[in-house]
Amino acid sequence: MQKTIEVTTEALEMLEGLKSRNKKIFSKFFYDAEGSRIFQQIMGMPEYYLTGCEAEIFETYKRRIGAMFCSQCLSVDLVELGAGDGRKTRILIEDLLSENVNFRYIPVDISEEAVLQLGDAMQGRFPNLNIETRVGDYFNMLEDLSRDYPNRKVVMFLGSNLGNFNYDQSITFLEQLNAAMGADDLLFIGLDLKKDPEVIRNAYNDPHGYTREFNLNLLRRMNRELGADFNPDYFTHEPCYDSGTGAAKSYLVSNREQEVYFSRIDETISFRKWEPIYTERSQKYDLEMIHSMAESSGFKITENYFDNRQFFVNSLWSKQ
Ligand code: AVI
Repeated sequence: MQKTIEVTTEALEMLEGLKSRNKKIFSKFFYDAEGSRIFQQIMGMPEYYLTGCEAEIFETYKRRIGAMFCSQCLSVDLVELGAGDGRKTRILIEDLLSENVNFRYIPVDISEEAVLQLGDAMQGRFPNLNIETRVGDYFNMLEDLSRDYPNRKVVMFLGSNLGNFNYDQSITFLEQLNAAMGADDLLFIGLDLKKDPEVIRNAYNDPHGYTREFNLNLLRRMNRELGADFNPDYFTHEPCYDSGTGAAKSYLVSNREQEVYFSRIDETISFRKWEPIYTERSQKYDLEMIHSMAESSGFKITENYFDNRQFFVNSLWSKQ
């Protein structure tokens, strides 16, 4: 008897983008267990300066930031959206614990494996930490946020994760976040700034090939989950950066005319030679743009924290 392997709605959603006229794969699909593992390699390489810059900001301003999170409040819930491996957040957590701040840490991530690993690692490192892990995407988290959290919430959205949305999507997301937050809650957001284009290009076209593997993992994921027969060698990783708009974008370009068969759903998708699949946007910001995003989504900027080179900003927002 033939064994049927269940095809998830998520996997089917991946295929939807490939059926549209301008082929795309939504960037949330990067983060299966393998993609989350490769992303950790990306964060560990020097070319991907974002991680180091944010860690530098936390090291430099941790006491100031911690005091802003909770100076007079009785207790605070730190909700981290897209927590990944939490390597930078550790710096803030350590500070809050050493200051005896009463807080709960609630990391949320779309990858169950990543968030469980994070929970174990954090609890192992900080046995007294009150931690509650959650699996989910940002949008279903927003509903939980408005329901389940009676304490002051500080929503952390770090690592320039917002940059994976375009401007309109960012405003919609921030507005939804705003609506889910109480009057006293805060949003702590990490955003990558415009800089020498060469620095940005090296971060997304790294010499180790990790970013290429991260991009190609989308095809391998479809092979695993949809029984597709993508040959990754038949697609070229194409990162590009436009300093005019501040958008770094990634594509997978079909380097030949080809057909890909998805055996689990018995469908075929055709690719023309040099037809691109749009896979990711990583927006780079200037302060004007950050101001306008905060303003248009019902927030005001309380404080900005920069690294030494002004490559990155962590911005603390409250409701208008
Ligand atoms: C998670 N996100 C903010 C990363 C970025 O920079 O857009 C994902 C990434 N893609 C390639 N390298 C890193």
